[in-house]
Amino acid sequence: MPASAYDRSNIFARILRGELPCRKVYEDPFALAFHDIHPKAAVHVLVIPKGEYVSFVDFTADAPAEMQAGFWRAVAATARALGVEPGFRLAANTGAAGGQVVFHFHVHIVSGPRT
Ligand code: DGP
Repeated sequence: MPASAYDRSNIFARILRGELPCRKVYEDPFALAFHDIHPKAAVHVLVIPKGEYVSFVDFTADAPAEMQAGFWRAVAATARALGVEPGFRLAANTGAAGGQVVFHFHVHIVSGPRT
């Protein structure tokens, strides 16, 4: 999906702008991490970049190298903050056909028993 398709009214854009609340886990200049509103496991956190990227494909194609490195380091820092480093799953649903519902790129960190 091209960058031009980014919709600034999507839910995660509104969370980033502070228009909607979230249960924050971690934040730095590159990313914000917060608890998923519909957790699928004991730990279920979303990490989103601070930029207008629709999906994983869009992010990896268009984000500057510094942003890409900063984002993935933020994912690791979030896992450390959650204490899940011994074992967790990373998922990035990509495109409607891949189960993506919110079209601001995000990674799910999932750990522990399913809820
Ligand atoms: P997906 O686009 O399918 O990778 O998943 C989007 C996830 O976002 C889904 O697990 C539920 C979560 N979600 C949707 N709306 C909100 C919201 O307003 N706040 C939070 N914290 N999570 C949300």
